Amino acid sequence: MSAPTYAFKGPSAPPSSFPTASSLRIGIVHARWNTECIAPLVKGAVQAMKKAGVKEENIVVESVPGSWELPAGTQRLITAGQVQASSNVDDLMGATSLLDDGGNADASSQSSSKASRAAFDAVISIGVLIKGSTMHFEYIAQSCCEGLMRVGLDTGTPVILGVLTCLTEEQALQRSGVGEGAGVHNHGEDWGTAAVEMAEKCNRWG
Ligand code: DLZ
Repeated sequence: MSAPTYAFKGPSAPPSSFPTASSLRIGIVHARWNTECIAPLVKGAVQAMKKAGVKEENIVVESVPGSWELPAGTQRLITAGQVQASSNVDDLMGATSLLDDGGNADASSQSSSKASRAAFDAVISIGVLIKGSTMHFEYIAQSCCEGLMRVGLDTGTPVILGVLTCLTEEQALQRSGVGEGAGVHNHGEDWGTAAVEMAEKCNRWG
């Protein structure tokens, strides 16, 4: 038997149901570099969370310039303790940034009614890094991934690593579910499901 040209590696089946999904609040922070990939990844994550039972109004989408900014943006979103109205999924690229306006009155009134809980049960950090001809890729990729791990451990809020580190544009597009043929899979869907699973489990484990 000849070896497959592309082997999809992914998680095995998630839990069959998420009993507390309808009360979960999940944040997404995405970079704006490589938006051709970012947009479908964010949509994939949102769709998977809604399929698992998360309410659209409990999903907050924010953006930062590039992947380098993801750790700081994710940390700020978690620690600001603010809940904003959900961004429209079809208008993801126009989402306003919580980081730009420093929060607003609506956010504080919402968070006060939920004071006993953190603002977010999980946050997904989404970026797409594509290797170029300099060392930029290596520095940003490593710092970004290490930073996101640190934010998750330091804050105790599950942070889902939604960062593609691709050697070519084709790899990035395939993993964003864009295009045709073998190997096309939207990794954003896996990140959405992982966020729901980790949010539920970490809430249960305390
Ligand atoms: C500068 C840069 C480069 C070269 N490539 C990417 C990339 O492929 N993906 C990405 O998300 N961001 C990239 N950036 C931008 C940096 O992450 C960062 O936004 C800028 O250096 C400003 O701090």
